[in-house]
Amino acid sequence: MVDCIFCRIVDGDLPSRTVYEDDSALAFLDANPLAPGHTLVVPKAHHERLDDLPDDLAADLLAVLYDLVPAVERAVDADAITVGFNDGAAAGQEVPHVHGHVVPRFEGDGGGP
Ligand code: DGP
Repeated sequence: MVDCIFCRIVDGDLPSRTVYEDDSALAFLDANPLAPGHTLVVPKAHHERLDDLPDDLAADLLAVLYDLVPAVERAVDADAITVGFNDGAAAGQEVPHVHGHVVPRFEGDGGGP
């Protein structure tokens, strides 16, 4: 059993602000947001890297993103969304549980990967 922050959020042992939940995935607000509405989406099962994800969970995650991206954009009246996965420590992955960032973007915000 790994000690994983996102597993603890999935299990309800740590608080989070849930944006979306289904049988296999959870989306919640990032505790250190790059922009208002910055949301993380995770598979509920613990997998560290994208390549570790079984095909069905990868497909579920993409399906959630497909709906989540426009919903977040509307919710904070953003102009666009950046979706990103830091996949591996050298890419900046700090939490070793697969997670996608859904970052609202605004004209002229100067941000981006
Ligand atoms: P990454 O660097 O890609 O591993 O991003 C990890 C993100 O997770 C980072 O933006 C901050 C967020 N985060 C870390 N710990 C917590 C937590 O306990 N709760 C929430 N909601 N977000 C967290």
